[in-house]
Formats: sequence, C-alpha cells, structure tokens
Amino acid sequence: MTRGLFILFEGCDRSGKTTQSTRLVQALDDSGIKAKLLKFPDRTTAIGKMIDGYLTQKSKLSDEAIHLLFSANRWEAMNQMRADLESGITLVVDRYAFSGVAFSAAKKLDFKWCKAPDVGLLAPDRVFFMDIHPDDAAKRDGYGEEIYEKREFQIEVRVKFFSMMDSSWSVVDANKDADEIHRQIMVLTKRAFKKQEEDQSSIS
Ligand code: DGP
Ligand code: NA
Ligand code: NA
Repeated sequence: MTRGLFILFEGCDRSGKTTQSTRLVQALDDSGIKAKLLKFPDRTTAIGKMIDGYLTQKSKLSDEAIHLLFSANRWEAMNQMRADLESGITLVVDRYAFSGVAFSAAKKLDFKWCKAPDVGLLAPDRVFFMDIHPDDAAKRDGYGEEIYEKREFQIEVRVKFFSMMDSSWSVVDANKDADEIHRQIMVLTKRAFKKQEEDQSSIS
C-alpha cells in the first residue's frame, strides 16, 4: 500500500488557505485519489474549545500556556493522521506546527522553546506557503475579528515563516486569482506524487 502524502498549507491570516485546501481535496477526490482535509487548530475538541475561547477573546491565557495548547491540539490528532497516511489517504492540512512557531516567536518567545513541544510530530511532505502581504490581507472580509489579526503582528509572523522555509516549501502568490492559484497548486501536487513514485522505485 502506497502511503498517502501529507500536504500542508501555511500562511498568514486571510491568505486563502482554507479556500485552496478545500479545492485541492475536492480535485484529488475527483481524480480518484483518497484525500482528507484537516484544519488546525481543530476547534471541536476539548483542547480546541479552549483555543477558540482565546482566539475569539472570550478568555485569557499566557503566551506559553496557549502555545502548549496549540501543540497539544496537534498531538491529539497524531494517531489518526498516522493511520490515515498508512492506509493510503492523502492528508491536506490547513496550518500546523510552523504556525505554532511563527505566531509564538512573533510574540518574542524563544524560537527553540517554541519548537520543542512539536518535536516528533509527523512531518509534511510538501508545504505550500500562501503568501500575502498583511496590508492586502487586511482588506479581506472579516479581518480583525480574532486576536492575532493585526497588521504589525502579521508582518512579524510572515518574517518568522520565511525563516523556517526549506526545499520542501513552495511560496505561492496568494494575491493572484483563486483559479490561477488552484492550477498552480495542482501542478505542485502532481509533482509531489511523481516524486514519491520515483523515490519508491529507486529503493526497490
Ligand atoms: P485559523 O483558524 O487558521 O484562522 O487560525 C486561527 C488563528 O490562530 C490564526 O490567527 C492563526 C493562529 N494559530 C494557528 N495555529 C497556531 C499555533 O499553533 N500557535 C499560535 N500561537 N497561533 C496559531
Ligand atoms: Na484567522
Ligand atoms: Na483559515
């Protein structure tokens, strides 16, 4: 059984991750590839409800405490994610540990401390970074409703994301038209599947 791919979307707030991850799962389904959409934070769990209270500014938590809750919210999904990947399901994930580090490091928490609780989580095969300048994101509907949606802060977050990128990342211009972005993401995704095939045939 070929393992599913773990495809991750990261980016600042209102960069179109949710739209594009949803469209990617739909397109994979349509082409007969089993795919599942996951979103972090998952606000439906007990931990996720605490995170939601913090984000919507109904409750207060220290920077360190909320950081660890976000990480715990990923860890509680890990067994299911591993099982899905092993059964051949491709996971398309809307935010993950890079958001965890970028948002907390942007608050000036120590970078190494921020990374520590996520060490050991499953790693994504490909990361698509939806890049939008915070000034453009701020023009999008509903911006500013949640705690982190502030221009200066998002500029810091974007810098932190860029500092974590490696060759598994692709930067996607999120200012482009949604259809054009989708086409670009399909090209990158097909390339990722092809690479997986090639890697497998070179081992055997
Ligand atoms: P979203 O539902 O994707 O819009 O995310 C909600 C907000 O939480 C958004 O401002 C990004 C932020 N966020 C996502 N993951 C983490 C994390 O692990 N740590 C912190 N501090 N913030 C996060
Ligand atoms: Na948001
Ligand atoms: Na989103």
